[in-house]
Amino acid sequence: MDRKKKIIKRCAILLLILVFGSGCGKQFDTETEDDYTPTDENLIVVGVSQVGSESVWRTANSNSIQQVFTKENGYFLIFDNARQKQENQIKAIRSFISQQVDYIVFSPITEFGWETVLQEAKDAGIPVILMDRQVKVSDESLYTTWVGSDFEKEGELAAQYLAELVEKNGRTKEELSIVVLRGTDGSTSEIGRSEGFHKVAAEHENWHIVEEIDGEYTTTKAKEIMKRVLWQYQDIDVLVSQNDDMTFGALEAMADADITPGEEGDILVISFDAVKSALELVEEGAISVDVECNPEQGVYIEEIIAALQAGEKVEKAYYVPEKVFTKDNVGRYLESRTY
Ligand code: GYE
Repeated sequence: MDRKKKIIKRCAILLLILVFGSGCGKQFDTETEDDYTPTDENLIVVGVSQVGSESVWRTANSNSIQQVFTKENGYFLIFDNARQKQENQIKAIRSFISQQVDYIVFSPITEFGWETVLQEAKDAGIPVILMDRQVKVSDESLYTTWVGSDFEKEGELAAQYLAELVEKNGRTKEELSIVVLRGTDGSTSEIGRSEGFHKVAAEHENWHIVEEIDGEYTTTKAKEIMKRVLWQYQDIDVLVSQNDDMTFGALEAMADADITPGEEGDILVISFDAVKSALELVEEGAISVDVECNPEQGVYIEEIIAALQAGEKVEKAYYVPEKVFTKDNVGRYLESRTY
């Protein structure tokens, strides 16, 4: 970009920050205009539209972005929290486009409905990097790349570990009633985890999924659902909860109903994410399996941007590394968990 264009762009950013950042309307969560001086002219401007702050995982994901896109590293970050609304994400992306940011990073709440706004970004020549979740678009050139987890594999792993647990407890001949608390309906993580789990569950004739309900990835919603489910069914054997926050809510509902979790208890609990407070429950035996979902994606996204800046070609998808935690291995990782 030539110098004149850069200066115009910086002025536009300043103006927008002054307008949006001053009381009414949308607020940017990080930098202010005071941080933005003409000497920052060479900073790479990255607009990030985050889904929300619905879970511990999400907060860790946002932190990983904020830790890496710093001025010291040569970036100016504009971070927007969409508070779980697609319309807010579309608004944020449009404001990034009008500010002529250098890159747009965003975690789409669900997979559909992005075609128009992504076309606008493409027309403006701004590369889009998808973080965590994906989009369904007919033209894949509408985004540059995606960084996230293999959600289908996570779902399969949850089911495979459940099968091992059932075997270990000598329950392979038993009819098992399973309740699945699903994450936000239509989000990539929900779709993948559900598909992966179903695939393996179909191989077990004695596994019966009695209900699958959208718990929106939140503790409050999951607690409310679990309370009703426990009242409705007296014989639940397994709870599969697609994130730790929902697991916390479900465990609260179980405690209120005097129902105990774990191999020694009434209901086996399988969870996803593996945040520190959930790993503590794995150690205690309340959660039997926690399939890790790695939120620390900022560093990978930064590497991609550095590569793009250097004119290098990047892959269309990058998978972050992940593990599965059970009582057998959790002790080794608990101490060093930062989120
Ligand atoms: O598991 C959940 C979060 O899409 C992987 O979203 C993400 C999920 C994560 O709110 O805790």
